[in-house]
Amino acid sequence: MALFEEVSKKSALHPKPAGLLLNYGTSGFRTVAEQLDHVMFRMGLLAVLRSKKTKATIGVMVTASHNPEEDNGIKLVDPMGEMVTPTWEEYAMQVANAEQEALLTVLGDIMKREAIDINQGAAVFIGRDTRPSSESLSQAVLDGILSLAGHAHDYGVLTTPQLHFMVRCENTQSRYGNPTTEGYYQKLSQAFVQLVKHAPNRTDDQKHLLVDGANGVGALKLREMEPFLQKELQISLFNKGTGGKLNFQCGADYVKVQQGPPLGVEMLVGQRCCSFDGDADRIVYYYSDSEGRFHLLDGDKIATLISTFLKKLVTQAGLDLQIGVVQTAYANGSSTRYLENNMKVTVRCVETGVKHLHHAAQEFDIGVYFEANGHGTVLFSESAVEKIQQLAMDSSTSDEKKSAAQILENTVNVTNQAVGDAISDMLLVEAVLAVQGLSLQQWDAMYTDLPNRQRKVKVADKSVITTTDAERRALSPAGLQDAVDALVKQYRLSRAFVRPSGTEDTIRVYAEADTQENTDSLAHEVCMAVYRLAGGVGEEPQPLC
Ligand code: NG1
Ligand code: ZN
Repeated sequence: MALFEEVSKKSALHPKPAGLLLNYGTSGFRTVAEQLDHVMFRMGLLAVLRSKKTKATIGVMVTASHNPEEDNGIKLVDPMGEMVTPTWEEYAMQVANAEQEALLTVLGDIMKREAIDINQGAAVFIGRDTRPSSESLSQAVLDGILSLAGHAHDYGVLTTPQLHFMVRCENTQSRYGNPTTEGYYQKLSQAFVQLVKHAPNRTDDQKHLLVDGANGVGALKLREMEPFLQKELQISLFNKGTGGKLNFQCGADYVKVQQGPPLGVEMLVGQRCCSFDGDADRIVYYYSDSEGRFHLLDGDKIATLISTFLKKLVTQAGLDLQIGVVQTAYANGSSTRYLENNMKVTVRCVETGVKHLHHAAQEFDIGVYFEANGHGTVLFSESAVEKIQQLAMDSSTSDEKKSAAQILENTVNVTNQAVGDAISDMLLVEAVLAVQGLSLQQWDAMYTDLPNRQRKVKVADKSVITTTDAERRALSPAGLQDAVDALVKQYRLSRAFVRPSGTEDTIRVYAEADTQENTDSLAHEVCMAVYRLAGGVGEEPQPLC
């Protein structure tokens, strides 16, 4: 086949290092940039096949998110802006890991299995982050797309959620918005400006927000967006990428894991601050109090703030819509208790990984999902949106109901429903605080986080640990879960679990308990149990001093 001749010729220019095997993890392929050229080329090929199969535009994003600058990665985006299905993740691995001479056979097999019509047209959108390696790697993706005669639109530098947004706009014939950066800025900022009209007396102080851009693409895009916000948000931007290194001692992941402020942000007591990660799909908020204590408002706090707001509005509007919150095992126990006992909303716990959260959130009329690390969004079902829109336009309804419906309608529009989005989440949080007249301190006081600790243990083979019950219990190796249970029993308000990471070659340990000291001691003992029972390698885990 002439097409395959071109693929064969071009793939020789993007050779795979023999023997190299990579895994399509929780969010695509991720490793040091030098190892990724062939993967990029091949994902260009696979994106063309996926586009032919779905008869829709597919997205490809070149980024390694919060990882160090030297890393890079790639993930595919399905037609509605969601992650690709598990079967295609499996194909992605087969294509990326095929030795040079087997590549055409693997592609041919996928085409046969999926009954793909080679004559069907194909279109792929490409976006990339600001890493030095991203430009040439996205060229390799382009090479792959073109060698299979696909049509490509290279957007250049975008945040990950912007790329997801473009794909969703394109495949809904622009009903979701216009597939341009301007279309994105317009849609979100218009909704934001409408929302804050419900808080007419905001002071300049209340409009002021400090943003840590993690020296990444989020900083660039936020600057572009600022004029659209009509001064309703006054942003002081730090870690803009002009000097510092991407994700280095800054960004959402750093702040969440260190539970401390990023480098380079000049925060005053009580000031509202937030950090994006390197591709702007995560956000966390924080402030420092008058005693110099640092307060983190993570994904759990954001989910609580948003779901409380939505529940109030839905009740006020008299709409019969079921609100659910989806979390993972990393959600702080206090947040789960608060949501279930005080807010009386349904809470579901699923496995780590955005696709699991997204999927579960689709089962509610309004599904709020957040990972504790700050990745999340809100999904509104089509029928929920219709009911909201009808009520907002209904001239026979009361002013109170109508106003609630209008706020809900703008909340739908400010939200990037394709995927978690730092910029969209930031606007949503800012609007919710403004409309409710809540200070950051009042938001923080909704519940008090239990002290918690995340640690890592290196083992020879991370697959020896298998889990069940949304990763909260280990099934293997024998004796590990019993050991964890026995340790947890020795502490108050305690919980702990272990699971293999989907993005790193490591075992993650999580613990929480009544005090930080007890939490750290429990985390350490669980690390030791993993080390002993699951084949730890290298130095024994050391207690945190
Ligand atoms: P792994 O490495 O599987 O724990 C991490 C995050 C996930 C998710 C992915 C994708 C934690 C504990 N895990 O996954 O929540 O964000 O990276 O980036 O934060
Ligand atoms: Zn990210």
